[in-house]
Amino acid sequence: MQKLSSIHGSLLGHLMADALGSTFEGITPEYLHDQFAGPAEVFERALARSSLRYTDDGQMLLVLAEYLTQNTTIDATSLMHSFTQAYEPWRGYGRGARALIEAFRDEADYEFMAVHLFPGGSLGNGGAMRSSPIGLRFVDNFERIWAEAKTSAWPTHRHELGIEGAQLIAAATSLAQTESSLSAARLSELLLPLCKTVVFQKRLKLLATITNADEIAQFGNGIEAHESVVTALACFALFPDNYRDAISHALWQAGDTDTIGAMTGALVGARIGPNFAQDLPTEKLEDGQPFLDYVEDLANRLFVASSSPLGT
Ligand code: F2R
Ligand code: MG
Ligand code: MG
Repeated sequence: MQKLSSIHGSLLGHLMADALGSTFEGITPEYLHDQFAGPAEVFERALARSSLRYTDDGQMLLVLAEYLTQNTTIDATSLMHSFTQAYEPWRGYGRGARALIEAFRDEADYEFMAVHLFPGGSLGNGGAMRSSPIGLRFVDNFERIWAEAKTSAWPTHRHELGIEGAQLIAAATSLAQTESSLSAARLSELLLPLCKTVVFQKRLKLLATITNADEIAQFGNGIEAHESVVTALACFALFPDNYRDAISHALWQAGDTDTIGAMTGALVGARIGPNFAQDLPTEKLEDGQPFLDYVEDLANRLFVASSSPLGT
């Protein structure tokens, strides 16, 4: 039975970690590890910021979650319309996503660009960074999750790695809510049979072998889906019930810290609910209480949508 607290925890876990992680996005591990003594210190530094804003990760997450409160299935064109309406470029979008949203908005040759902007389409992690609401909405229905996650990535990500990254995060979000005991080996065992690309299969096999946080770095810290999705899965699998530890280690990877943090936060939050936030300064997120109330209301509406027979 799905819980409202999982949906609320996942949305809040993503948004908070995205905002915290944006403090260090693009920094090299060498620089970060030279400046700070360890993951806990990096986390504290991010918490000390006077205000916390979500980035493109959070903006696209909110659009998709809202979309799923109003639609029983995803249509790629209407979802792109919703992304375009919400678009605030100052949130810091990937250059491909930015070009595509602006082409769609300006009625330029969007469809041609989606296929040809990068070889084979985009393999960035932009599809994965927003796909967790699909695992909340269609919990436990893996066939549906896999299909809807592909459609949710399609407006901006046509490469098989960009798509499979989105599918893996959506499926892991479902597992975060339903699996009583989670480890790196168990997460790998459950996700591997769903996976079609050799690149992700290899990384998931490696995920099965890890037992400590020093092994996370081998999964990468880049903006590409295959260089960040399994990294977030590893942070989650090593600390599935501890938001602070999971996000501290996500940020410690350096590189794409907002996105690795956001994906990790969505997973841990789906598992433990929103109480992780009790000792965190959530009042600094956006405009504080009004935004927190909005996120709670969105979680309620997504819960109602996922409880409806039409939604399954
Ligand atoms: N873009 C950023 N951060 C940098 C700017 C932040 C700064 N604060 C600012 O305000 O300017 N972060 C966000 O982008 C990532 C998600 O990107 P997305 O949506 O996947 O975009 P894109 O452009 O499609 O892909 C990202 C890059 O990956 C490379 N790439 C994609 N496909 C490729 C292919 N087929 N072959 C080779 N390279 C490919 C390109 O460099 C793309 O630009 C998140 O980190 C989010 O936080
Ligand atoms: Mg971002
Ligand atoms: Mg990022």
